[in-house]
Amino acid sequence: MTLLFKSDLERYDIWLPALHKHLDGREVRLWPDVGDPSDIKYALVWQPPAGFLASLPNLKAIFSVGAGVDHIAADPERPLHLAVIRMVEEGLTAGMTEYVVMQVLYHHRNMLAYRRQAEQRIWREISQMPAQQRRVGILGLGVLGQDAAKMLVRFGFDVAGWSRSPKQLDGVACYHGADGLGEMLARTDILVCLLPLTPETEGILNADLFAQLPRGACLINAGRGGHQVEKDLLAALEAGQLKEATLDVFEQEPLPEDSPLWDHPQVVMTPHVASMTMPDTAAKAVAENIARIEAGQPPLNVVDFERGY
Ligand code: NDP
Ligand code: OXD
Repeated sequence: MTLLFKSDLERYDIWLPALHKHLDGREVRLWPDVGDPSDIKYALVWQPPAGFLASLPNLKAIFSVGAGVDHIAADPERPLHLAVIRMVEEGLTAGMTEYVVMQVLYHHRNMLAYRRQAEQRIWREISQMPAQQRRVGILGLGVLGQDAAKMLVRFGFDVAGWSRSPKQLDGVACYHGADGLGEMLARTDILVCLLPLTPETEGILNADLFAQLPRGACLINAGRGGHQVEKDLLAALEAGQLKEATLDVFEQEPLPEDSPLWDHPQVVMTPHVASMTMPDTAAKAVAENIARIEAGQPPLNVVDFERGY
């Protein structure tokens, strides 16, 4: 069994030992050194070039290095008969929960306003509401959304979440479907996007959605840049409909040099690093799924491309 790994080249030196450790002596090849393509049984990839997966004739399954699989769906030549398995691993989940909690606290505790005050040497207290009165709404109650929601509940926030199908989660007000979205938005001071990018969710963070939030709400987008309509976002910030935003993802990545989002006074930006797949725990998850496939069992976390995620 040979596994082909393709990710950011600079991360190969930490991935390779992790893959060797968990794949039990099986061969690992690093893209672009594919060797004989017919040897490759599994591909673990991030942003594979279009047509690359189709060039591996004996491929049995495709593993995504990331939780999102839009980078694989974007390949028009992707072999449609093969299972695509999204990344679910504890390191990636923990990293996202850290990021979401950090950013919710940042907005909740008025840190952007204090940063602006400090730039002007202003020593002034801003009134603070307790977490119990701060309503956080999470778009996407999947692996990442649920974990973040649980931690925010522990901090005492008034937490709600929205998904496609109905959910029940301790301490979280759960909404679903088109009707549920408006209800959740109306009770949300800090909106967190942890959705997958699909035809249904593309452009969801737009003027119409912002208008359904209470005036002065904050947005945290750690999903995908394709979720946000940046001109609507800038207009909502300008108009005060949105007070502040944290953006980890952008319509175009890397963010173009001339984007006003780089140094917008109401925006916290990070370069698509809200969470990162952690090689050791991820390689373990991949190895376990390969063992299931080799034992004739169905793999876990297979993408349903009918739903788009
Ligand atoms: P999951 O598939 O576990 O969860 C997706 C959630 O979104 C589910 O609750 C699902 O509903 C909901 N959803 C999907 N489509 C719709 C819709 N049309 N309407 C309402 N709800 C919908 O994904 P993960 O939690 O593992 O990951 C979520 C996303 O986070 C990834 O796809 C990726 O885009 C992003 N991500 C970003 C990272 C970063 O560094 N910025 C890092 C990792 C992930 P249901 O439960 O009913 O299926
Ligand atoms: C992911 C990402 O999808 O890092 O995992 O964006």
